[in-house]
Amino acid sequence: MKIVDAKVVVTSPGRNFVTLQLTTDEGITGLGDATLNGRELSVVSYLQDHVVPLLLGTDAHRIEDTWQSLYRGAYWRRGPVTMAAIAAVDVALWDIKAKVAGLPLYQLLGGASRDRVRTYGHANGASIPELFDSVRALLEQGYQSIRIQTGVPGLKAVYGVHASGAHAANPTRLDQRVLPAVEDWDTGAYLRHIPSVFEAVRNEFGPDLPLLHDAHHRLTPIQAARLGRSLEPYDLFWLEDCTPAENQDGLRLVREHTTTPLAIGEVFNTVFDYQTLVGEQLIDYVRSAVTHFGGVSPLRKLFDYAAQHQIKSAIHGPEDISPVGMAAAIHLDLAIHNFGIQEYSGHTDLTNEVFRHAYTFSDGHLHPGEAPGIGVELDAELAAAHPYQQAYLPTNRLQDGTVHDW
Ligand code: EZ4
Ligand code: CO
Repeated sequence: MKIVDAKVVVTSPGRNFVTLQLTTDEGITGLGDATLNGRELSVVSYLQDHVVPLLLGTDAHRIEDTWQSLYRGAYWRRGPVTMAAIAAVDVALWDIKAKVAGLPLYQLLGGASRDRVRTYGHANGASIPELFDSVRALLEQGYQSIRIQTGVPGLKAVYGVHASGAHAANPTRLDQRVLPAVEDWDTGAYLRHIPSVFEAVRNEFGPDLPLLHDAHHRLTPIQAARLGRSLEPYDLFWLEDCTPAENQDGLRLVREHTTTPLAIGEVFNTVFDYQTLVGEQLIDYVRSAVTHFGGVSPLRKLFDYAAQHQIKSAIHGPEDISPVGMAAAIHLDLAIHNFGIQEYSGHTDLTNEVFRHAYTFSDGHLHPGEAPGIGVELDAELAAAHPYQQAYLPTNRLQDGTVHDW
């Protein structure tokens, strides 16, 4: 079965998504997500200009061989652009293979290891009362685990709270250009404020509700150690991205000082980013997305490696992962033994129309559905009616104007 067509579809039903659609000589199509938030068109070019010409005429059944040839054959290894492009090919080929088998993808990954996939949702509020309202709204939607993000006194815009992300309500406009929104940051103010937020949430919602928090790469190891320790009384499910973890060695110091569980990896793109973290069991959850880690094939290998160290999965699932990437994640979640939790905020109605999907959400849990393949269909006409919009993720500056990690 040969690949005879490969299209890269860019659509923006509220935010940008990049999708690869492969077609075989038997007329079977497969979809893969290649969305890299804020740098989308680089992956479009990588696929269109450099990968598609290599795929045409190759055997659609040879998933591992195709993966290895794209990874090794480029000579220039790793990096988010390369690995997002390879991920799209990998997932599209798994989609095709599962459709040929007439089975939902999770069956080809070993079958279900559980009945449903536990998720967490995102609560946020500039103030504590706003945060409580947001938690209550999520509980009403059925969520059973909740990420807590709040404003910090003295700061105007903080990650996860005010409209932010590549489609922030307040990007700067200059001439025809859209420039990134600039948020502000003060680590001292944040470290002083956050424990009181979790104390308030525990007092309001009790001891049982699993609570998570994302520090979004902003702390040094010693600051992260202090935060982890100060949150111990509130029994977090995890503290996420406490430091910019490309400095893997820094996590040794964090780990020595706190029993708050740690989750890292949404910006990582190969197993090599995890060697110290997993090998020395410095974290508790690996957070990579199917879309940014080269696809289902390498992520499965990462989870097997993590399992040797009692580390669980927690696939990255923000709104900038398309329903195609989300579907692939849910099949993996259902199949692997060391599943931890799945991040899930859902998508807009329009996005769900562009990408009609078999996966369903109820009672805070996802199920991939029983459609053959990954279970997502792309409405090409609707996608075309919502063309690419220039957009950037925000940047971050300290109060004296110094650039800080966002
Ligand atoms: O900021 O995916 O845990 N989730 C996150 C995300 C990331 C975005 C960046 O594009 O940290 O919200
Ligand atoms: Co995160």
